[in-house]
Amino acid sequence: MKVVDLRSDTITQPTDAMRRAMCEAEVGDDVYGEDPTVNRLEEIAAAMLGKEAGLFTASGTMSNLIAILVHTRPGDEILLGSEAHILWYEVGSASAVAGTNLRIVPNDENGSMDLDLVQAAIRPEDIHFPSTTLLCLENTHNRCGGAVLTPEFTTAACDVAHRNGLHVHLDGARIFNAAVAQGKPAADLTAPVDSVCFCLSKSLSAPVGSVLCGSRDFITRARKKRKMLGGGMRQAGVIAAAGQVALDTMLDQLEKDHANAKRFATGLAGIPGIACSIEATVSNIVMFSLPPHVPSREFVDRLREHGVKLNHTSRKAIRAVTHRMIDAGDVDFATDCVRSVLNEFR
Ligand code: TLP
Repeated sequence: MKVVDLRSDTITQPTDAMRRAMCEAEVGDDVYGEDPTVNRLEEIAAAMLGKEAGLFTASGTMSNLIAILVHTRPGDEILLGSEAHILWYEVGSASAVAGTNLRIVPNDENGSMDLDLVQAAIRPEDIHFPSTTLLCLENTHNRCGGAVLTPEFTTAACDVAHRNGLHVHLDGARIFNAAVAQGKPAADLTAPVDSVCFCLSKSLSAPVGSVLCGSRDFITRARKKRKMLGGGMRQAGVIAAAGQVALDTMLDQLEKDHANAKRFATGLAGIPGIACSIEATVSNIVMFSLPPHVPSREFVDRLREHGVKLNHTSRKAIRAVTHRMIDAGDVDFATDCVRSVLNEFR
C-alpha cells in the first residue's frame, strides 16, 4: 500500500551520501574537543549563521534548553510567544530544568508578537518581581503554520529586548526554510539575536542533531551546560558527518518542499468544508481545519487507513509537513485522500 507520511520533516532518512560520510568520518573524543568532524560542522554552521562559534547538540530541544540555561538564572522570567515550541513541546524543561518562569505574549498568526506587548511584559526592577532576562523567538514558526519572521521584525524585537537588558534566543529549528522562503541568506535573519539553534534532522534530512550558535563566550558556557545535561557525545563525528553533508547538499531542495506545501494548500483550499490559507503557506508546513462536525483526531486516524499520515495539533487543526521524501504526486494523492475521507463524514 502507498504511504505518504506528512507528519513531520523529522521522518526524513539520511541520504546515501550521508551514510557514506558517516562510515568514513574522521572522529575523536569531542568532550576533549578532539573530534575534527564535529569541530568542522560547528565552524561551518556558525559561519552560515554569522556567529562566532557553534555547538553540536543531540536535538533542538537540547539546544533550546542549553540556551535558556546560559542566558538565565533560576527564578528569572522568560518572555515567549503563546505558540512557541519551547512552551508546547519541550516537556516544560525551561521550568523543570532551568527553573525559569515563563511569561506568555500572544503570537500573531504570522509568528510575530506585538512589540508593545513585549515591552509591557518586561518587569521593572521591584523587590517582588522575577527579573526578565530573555526573549525567545521562533523562525520558521511551527504552530503558526511555518510562518517566517522577517529580518525587520527580528531586529525590532531585539531592539526592544536589548534596550531593556534582555538577551534574545532564536529557535531556528527550520531557519534555512525561513531563509529560502524569503530569498535571503540565513545570517540576515539571525544577525541581531544573541543565540540561535537550528536542526539538522528536520528538512535537512540528517538523522540526528542540532547546532547552537552564538558568541565564543556564549558557546564556551553552553558547552559546559551540554555536558551537565549528559550531552557530551564522544565520537560524535559519526553523526556530525551527516550534518555536514546536510548543509552541503540539502539547502537547494527546500524550495521544492515549499512548492509542494503550496500545492497541497491549494488542493486543500479547493475542497468544500476545508479551511486552508494558500497565502499563509510560505514554507514547508501546511495547516488546515475541518468542518465543525468532523473531529480532527478521528479524521487523522481514518486518513491513515488510506495511507496518508498527518498530525492534528488541536481539536480543529491538522498539520502536514513536506520534506525531501515527498514529491508532487504524493501531495496529489494526499489531497485526493483528504477529499474522499471527508466525504465519509458527510
Ligand atoms: N518539532 C517537532 C515536534 O516536536 C512537534 C515537529 O515535528 O515539528 N523547535 C521547533 C520549532 C521544532 O519544530 C522542533 C521539533 C524543535 C524545536 C525540537 O527539535 P527536536 O525534535 O530535535 O528536539
